[in-house]
Amino acid sequence: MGMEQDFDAVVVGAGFAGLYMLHRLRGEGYTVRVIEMAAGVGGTWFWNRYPGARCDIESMQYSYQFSDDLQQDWEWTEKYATQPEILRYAEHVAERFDLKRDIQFNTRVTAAVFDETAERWRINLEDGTTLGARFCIMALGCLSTTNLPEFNGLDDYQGDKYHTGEWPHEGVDFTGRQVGVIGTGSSAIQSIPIIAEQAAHLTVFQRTPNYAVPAWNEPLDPDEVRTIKADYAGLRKKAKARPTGVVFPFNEFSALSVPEARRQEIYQEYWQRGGLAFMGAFGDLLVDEAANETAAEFVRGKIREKVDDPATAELLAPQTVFGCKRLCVDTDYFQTYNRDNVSLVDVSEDPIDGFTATGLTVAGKPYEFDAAVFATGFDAMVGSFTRIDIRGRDDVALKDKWLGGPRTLLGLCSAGFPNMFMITGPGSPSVLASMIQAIEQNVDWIIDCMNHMRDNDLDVIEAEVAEEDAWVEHVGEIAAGSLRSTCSSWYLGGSIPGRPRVFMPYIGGFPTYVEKCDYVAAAGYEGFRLA
Ligand code: FAD
Ligand code: N01
Repeated sequence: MGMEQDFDAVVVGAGFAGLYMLHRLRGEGYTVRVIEMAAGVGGTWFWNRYPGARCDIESMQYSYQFSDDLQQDWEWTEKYATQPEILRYAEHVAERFDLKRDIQFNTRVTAAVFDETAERWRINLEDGTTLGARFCIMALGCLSTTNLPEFNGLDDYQGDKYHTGEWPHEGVDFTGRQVGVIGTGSSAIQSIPIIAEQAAHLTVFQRTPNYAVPAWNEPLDPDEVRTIKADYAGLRKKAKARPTGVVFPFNEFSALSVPEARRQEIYQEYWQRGGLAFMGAFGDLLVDEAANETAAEFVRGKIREKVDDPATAELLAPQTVFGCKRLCVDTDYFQTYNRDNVSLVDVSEDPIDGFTATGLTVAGKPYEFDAAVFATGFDAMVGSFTRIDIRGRDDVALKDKWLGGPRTLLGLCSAGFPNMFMITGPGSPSVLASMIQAIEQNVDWIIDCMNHMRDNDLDVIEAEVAEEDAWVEHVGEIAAGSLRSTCSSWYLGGSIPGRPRVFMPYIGGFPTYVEKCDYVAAAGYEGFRLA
């Protein structure tokens, strides 16, 4: 067959998922090669180097827990770690566990084909090499394929173009420049205040406004760090029991169960705490529309307080369900629109017509700038899969199977694609949970499964079609009951024109999902065919 090298497993991607997968596989005695198209480890944190990039899960929780020595030794410096600090952490992990020797960088996987006779995967690399492996493990990331909309005339534009998800390593100095930012999601909300400080003029093109809660970022308090480290396991255990996999204070009662004055007090208290924890103010914010509207109106009120010009404030105040699109966490985002050098252009009714040599036009009106920042997000959850020509039984292409939306069992496997695992694939909680925790849980499940196969002389595992259909239906049903299904967001493929509206992550909560995965394994991998 002319394979140049053969492994027990080939892992695609060297972000937090690929790194931990490699560490576990090696520890269990499997031969493995990781293929990564970037020049280094870190995935998201390698690529997203835009100004202001940082996590919005508190650093003490946005980290691995598989090694107590690692979590005790590593010192985070801020409540929310910056991109450079998280990248340093990923590099530290790679060095500490000697991972790089099994990673091939600067190499894109172009195809993965299951050979039914040999029961092995053939994995084609961009450099023309083919690798063979019993298991093909996709650690591709949910937000790793950037979305650059097909704007008319984009090639004619003579200025510099940047996408937040592919930011130049040397950074960009916008001092004295005219800048246009397209998009107002999390990446835009983090970068706009910093770009505005540098630019001569910044024009933001907004299609849909977003809710944001202040980060109140600050240096970590050494006493708090000591307290957490004294019982890190306790914190992790509490996090695992929460639907989002993150510990923050929360109320279980309804927003409508308390009088208006008390409700406002509680919102104010959670606002002062800041960040995603604001969602914990009441127990029914994502299930009851009237309750949700009270939170939405509270946050709109804050936007009106912060933005001096009432017309701009109204444009910035979302009318959608609060938390329907992923909630953003900001530092001085709304106040930025009070600056003389910042203007906001609404493109919700009249979309961007297209680009010209010197900028773009909206409803025929020209806007000029010499640097364009595309904060237009990602082809989330499926884009990195469909860009690889993945073929399973009977030469069926995964991208064809997923035309109507991704189909998986537990987000871990897809029927017809034997011995292919996905880490935080669509149909798993992934982006609705704290991701590193979700990654570790998926990786540990995969390793247990591979060990079970090795111990029982089993060569092939494959999701059963009926079980997969049932899981896909279940994922869709519970999503339909959540207010998160009521708007267009990347959870539903909303950023990509023509995509079917299918809610991709599992919204039933991290603990419920873990329980289901554990049950399946304990029942001898119920729902999977093992041969
Ligand atoms: P990634 O880090 O995306 O890594 C996937 C890797 O696969 C990439 O390096 C990519 O180059 C590689 N790859 C993909 N296709 C191929 C191919 N064909 N060939 C070779 N290599 C390939 N999550 C949180 O929980 N909390 C946060 O605060 C948070 N903040 C975020 C901020 C930003 C700006 C973004 C974009 C995401 C954020 N996330 C956050 C989600 C974040 O993606 C995850 O937390 C986590 O880093 C994902 O790790 P991963 O290894 O699964 O995927
Ligand atoms: O991407 P997005 P992102 N014309 O998809 C607009 C994580 N993250 O990179 O909403 C005009 O949210 C689009 O408009 P609309 C986090 O999970 C975390 O910002 O589709 N506009 C939207 O405003 C996050 O949710 C952090 O109407 C167009 C924007 O581009 C996820 O990554 C930081 C357009 C895209 O927003 C993605 O965030 C950053 C068009 N043709 C990212 N096409 C943290 O803070 C798209 N848009 C931790």
